Amino acid sequence: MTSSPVVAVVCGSRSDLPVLRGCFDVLDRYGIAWEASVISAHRQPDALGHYVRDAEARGVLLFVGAAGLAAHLPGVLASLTARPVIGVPLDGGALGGADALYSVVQMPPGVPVAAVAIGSAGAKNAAHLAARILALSDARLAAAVEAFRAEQAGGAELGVDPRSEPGTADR
Ligand code: RP5
Repeated sequence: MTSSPVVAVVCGSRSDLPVLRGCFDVLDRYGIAWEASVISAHRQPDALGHYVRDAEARGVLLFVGAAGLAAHLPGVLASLTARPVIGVPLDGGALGGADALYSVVQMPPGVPVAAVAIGSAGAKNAAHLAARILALSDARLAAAVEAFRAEQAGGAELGVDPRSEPGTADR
């Protein structure tokens, strides 16, 4: 039996899905049950409201909203739910994602969105942050977060010689 999703990832367009791959992979790595949907805050506002109410009723604890351009999706999600919302600004073109970053991060007081970095780094960090939030009340997940941190810390490289690195002379 598969467990019911506790994280709902919503993006504004099917074109956003490839950059979210890292988010899904990290959620899988932590063993977090998730679901993904494509619902535009601008194009399908009614559908977004219905989806959030249904997701909450099914047990979703945390939402990730990802969008590019005038990225209002995470903010609208935060207006529709009292559960934590993590916003991932995506690079939608001419402004390189700065437009989406400002849209996601500049929320008015009382409607919080936890904004992460633009693009794939942010997509991965949305999943890591979701894991840390859910770990506050989930001992298995807390252990998984600590295991990841320990693994990451093990990657330190002491005494490297930068002169022997490929491409060093060209920089
Ligand atoms: C945003 O507009 C979406 O999140 C996407 O990043 C961007 C472009 O959407 P499409 O025109 O590809 O559907 O709402």
